[in-house]
Amino acid sequence: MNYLKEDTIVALSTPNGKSAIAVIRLSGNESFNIINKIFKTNSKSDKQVKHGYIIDGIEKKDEVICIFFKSPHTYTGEDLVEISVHGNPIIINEVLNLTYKNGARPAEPGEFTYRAFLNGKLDLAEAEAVCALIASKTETFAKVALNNIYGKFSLKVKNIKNSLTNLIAFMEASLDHPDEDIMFLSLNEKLSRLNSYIKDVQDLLNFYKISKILQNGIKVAIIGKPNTGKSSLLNAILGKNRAIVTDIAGTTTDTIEEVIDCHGIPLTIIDTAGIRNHTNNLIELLGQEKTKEAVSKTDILVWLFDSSCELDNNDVKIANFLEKSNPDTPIIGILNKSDLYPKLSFADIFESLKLNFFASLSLSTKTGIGIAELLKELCKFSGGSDSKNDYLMINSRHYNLLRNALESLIKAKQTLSMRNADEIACFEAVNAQAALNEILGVNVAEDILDTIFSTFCIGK
Ligand SMILES: Nc1nc2c(ncn2[C@@H]2O[C@H](COP(=O)(O)OP(=O)(O)OP(=O)(O)O)[C@@H](O)[C@H]2O)c(=O)[nH]1
Ligand SMILES: [Mg+2]
Repeated sequence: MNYLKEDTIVALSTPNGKSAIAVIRLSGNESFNIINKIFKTNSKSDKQVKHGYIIDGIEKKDEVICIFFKSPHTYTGEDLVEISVHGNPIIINEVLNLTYKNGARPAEPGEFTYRAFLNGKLDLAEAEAVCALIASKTETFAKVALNNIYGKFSLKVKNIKNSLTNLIAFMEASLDHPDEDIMFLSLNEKLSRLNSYIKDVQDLLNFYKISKILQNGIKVAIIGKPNTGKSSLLNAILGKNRAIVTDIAGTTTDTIEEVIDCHGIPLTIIDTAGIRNHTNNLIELLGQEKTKEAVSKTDILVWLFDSSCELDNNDVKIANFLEKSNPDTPIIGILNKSDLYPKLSFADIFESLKLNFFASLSLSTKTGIGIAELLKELCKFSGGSDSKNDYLMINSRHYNLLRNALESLIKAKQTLSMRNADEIACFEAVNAQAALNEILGVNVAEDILDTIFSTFCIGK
């Protein structure tokens, strides 16, 4: 990647296409000089926001607003200019070309944030959160990413690291000057400090699962024999008629996917073709194959039963199929059509099909009773809670480094209690310190930085 720090870089920071306004951003030592060559203004020279025209020689190209940010108090830490132009791709290209002609070069993906990182404006975990915020699919995950940008996660890592650094200093002093009259920590004190760091790292690791789910969501397939109300349930959850509903068994012949925001968790809901024993309709048979494929890719299944009918061979067929192909996928059992006279209970289902459900509830897609409870169960399964504001974003890089830190801290603790093993304990503590530092971006290899920043969009 062409991350040369001396160049002045430029990029469109808003989406390409037509819009009321588009923002072009320049950063680097030459930003102000380049703008002065292509921007004519009557605003006072000490103004930070100036109105004027982008010019090519004497020809006006667009009427714009330029905002001048003087280093070091800027996003990148460098001189930075934002030009608000009219959002037309032709104008945008003309302005970009003018900046190139006068010495700027196109920014690489994430290069503005990379410079912010190099100039100490953000640590690496905070920079990664900028990318996550832009990519977030739900309001909750956007809040979580913002928590990280504000430094909530970094602060926790820094606190553990600083305390550990203090402990290492004591350990090294006692190794270097064993006979001198300096203050040493008792073995108990060292162990208790290590225990508290281990707990702090474990607390951070616990955010990983929910963080992944908040970002990527979970997949839920609605299954059951024909006519149990699967498509009706999808429609009821979405609040619109997405799937065709009829009283003809075998109405749905393809899988239908929709994503909803369920208490902050992106939930991909898949309506499937009902599975039944005897059908000679080729399309329905193909649909049933797609159902089986969808089932194999979901995190949890919602199995619908029609409470107004007794069980039959089709239910047994589904139970056998799940037992063989997906024995570990959790199932929420639903007795649908609770508005009708009941002929089936969960006791009947458990007795005949010998199933274990993650949760079981009655519902009516017709009246809507039970839908909110189902969504709550799905949220519970995902590990979501009501204290959404306290979540932190832990990505797989953080997770692996936290695991390394944890392992080293545990080893340090184990070796400390052994005779003459202080040196090894200290070595392990230093390893843990290095892993925590790497989360924040200290001593991170160039190729790792390249990989992280290349996932950013251009202009960020
Ligand atoms: N009374 C009542 N009828 C329902 C309820 N849910 C669905 N139905 C009716 O049951 C019939 C089948 O509904 P669908 O949603 O098409 O069932 P499905 O499981 O998707 O059926 P296939 O696509 O054939 O597998 C329709 O006539 C619905 O109106 C309910 O809660 N109460
Ligand atoms: Mg259907």
